[in-house]
Amino acid sequence: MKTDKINPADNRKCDCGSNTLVLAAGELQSLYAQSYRSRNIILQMTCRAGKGHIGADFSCIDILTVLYFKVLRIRPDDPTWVERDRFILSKGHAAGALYVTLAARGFFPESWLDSYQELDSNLPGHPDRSRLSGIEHSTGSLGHGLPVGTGLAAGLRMKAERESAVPRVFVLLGDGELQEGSNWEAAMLGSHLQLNNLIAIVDRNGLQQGNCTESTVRLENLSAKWESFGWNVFRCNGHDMEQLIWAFSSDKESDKPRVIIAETVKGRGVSFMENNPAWHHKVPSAEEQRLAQEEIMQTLTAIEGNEPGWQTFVQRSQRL
Ligand SMILES: Cc1ncc(C[n+]2csc(CCOP(=O)(O)OP(=O)(O)O)c2C)c(N)n1
Repeated sequence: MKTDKINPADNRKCDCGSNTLVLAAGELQSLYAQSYRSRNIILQMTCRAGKGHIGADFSCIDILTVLYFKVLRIRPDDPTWVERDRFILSKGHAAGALYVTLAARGFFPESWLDSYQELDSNLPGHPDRSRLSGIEHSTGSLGHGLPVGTGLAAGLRMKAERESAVPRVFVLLGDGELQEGSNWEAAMLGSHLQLNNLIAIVDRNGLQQGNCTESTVRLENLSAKWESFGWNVFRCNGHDMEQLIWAFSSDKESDKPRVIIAETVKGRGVSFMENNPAWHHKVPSAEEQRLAQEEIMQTLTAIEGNEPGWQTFVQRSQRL
C-alpha cells in the first residue's frame, strides 16, 4: 500500500521481513502513556521557561515517542555508536518534545529539563549538537534537516561494511517547512541516489506560524508531489501509534527513499490548543496551565488505569 490512507485493520498484517516491528502485550498502552507523560512535562517546561512552541511539540510528540521507544536502533549509553540510526529534528522549534523524549530514553538526566531555555543551558530553544548527547544535528533554521540528512544517508551507505549495518536516517519536517525549496533539492537527490536508508516524516498538521499551510503556500497534493520526486509515500494518522509503527516498518526492500506523511493536529492533547494557530508560540497563563494539565492527566490516568475505551479516547477526532 502506498499513497493511500491506512486501514488500521491491515496494520498487523504487514510483513516487513527482518524489519518487522512486533508489538508486545501492553506495549501500545505504554507508548501512549509515555507520550502523555511527555506532554505534561513539556507543559511544565514551557510555563517555567515562559517561552516555547507547545503546539508544535504536542503535534509531533507521538511520532517522537514511537521513534525513540520502538523504531530507532540507538544506544543511549553509547550515543556515538557508529551503527546507530540518526534522527534529525528539522522542525527544530519543537526542541521541547525532543528533549523530553531523549531524557525519558536515558540520554541525559530528567532533572536537566528544568534548565530548558535558561541562559547558557544545554537545552536551548532549538537543539544544539555541541551541547547535548543524542542531538545529531543543530536545527532551527527551517529547510536544512533534509539536505543534511540526505548527505548523511549517502555517506553512511558508502561507509557501511555490510548492507545490514547501513544506518538509517530519519528526518522530521514541519509541513510549513516544506515551503523551503531546499527540501525539494534534497528530495530529488535522495531518489537519484536510491537512498532507501533515508526516511522523511512530515508532521502534517495543516498549520504553520500564524496561519494554515494551504492558504499560505498550498502543499496539496502532497503525496503526488513526493511521488513525482521518486519517493515511496505512506500517509497515516500521526497520533495513532499502530499506524505509525506500520508506516515505519514497511517497504524495507525498496530502492527508494521513503516519506511518511503523518496527519497530525497542532496542539494535540489539550482541546483548547488543538488546531489553533495561536498556540504555535503562545505560553499558557496560570489558569490555562491548570486546565491543560487537568486534561492531559485525565487522559494519562485513563490509559494507565486501563479504563475501558482508553484507546478510543486517545485516538479521537482525527482529520483523516
Ligand atoms: C528559515 C526559517 N524561516 C522562518 C523561521 C521561523 N519559524 C519558526 S517555526 C515556523 C513555522 C513552521 O511551521 P511548520 O513547519 O508547519 O511547523 P509546525 O510548528 O506547524 O509543526 C517559522 C516560520 C525559521 N525558524 N526558519
